[in-house]
Amino acid sequence: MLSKYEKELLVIIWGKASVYAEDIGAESLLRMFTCFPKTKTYFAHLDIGPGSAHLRSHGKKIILAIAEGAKNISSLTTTLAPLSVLHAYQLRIHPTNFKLLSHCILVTLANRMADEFTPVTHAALDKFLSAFSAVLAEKYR
Ligand code: HNI
Repeated sequence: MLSKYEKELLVIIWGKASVYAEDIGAESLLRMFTCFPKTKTYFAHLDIGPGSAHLRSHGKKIILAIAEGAKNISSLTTTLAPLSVLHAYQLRIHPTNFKLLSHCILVTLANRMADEFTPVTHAALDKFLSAFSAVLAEKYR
């Protein structure tokens, strides 16, 4: 599904993104909470307001997990198995939400990357985030 070139491109993009994992993650989560308020219900036990410590630390975790996955896309199913179990059985996140967060991450990256967010980059990121989300939602089937 992803070409060799796309995979190499994704390693570079996520390598750069992981340096700013906290900022990118927090912004992506905030976009999700603002545009799709129902997603906030999963975080009712936490303070996830703009600039909050948890928003930032959680955002960082998410981006680093994705960046780690980008290093070895062909083994996503294995590496993400524990996260998939967590989201399906413990957190019980409805699978639709993965698409919402993926989109918010894409928009955040597009904003930051400006001219570097080419159509080729857009397509590679979109395909990768879809594949990542599909693996995270796998346990629901
Ligand atoms: Ni998600 C915890 C990664 C989508 C709600 N999530 C995590 C953790 C990682 C993570 C990493 C921390 C696990 C740990 O501490 O062991 N989540 C990801 C990734 C995506 C994603 C990479 C998608 C790309 N999570 C979502 C979505 C929701 C979500 C779409 C809900 C709308 N995640 C949670 C919640 C927790 C969580 C809730 C627990 C938070 C806490 O600290 O209690």
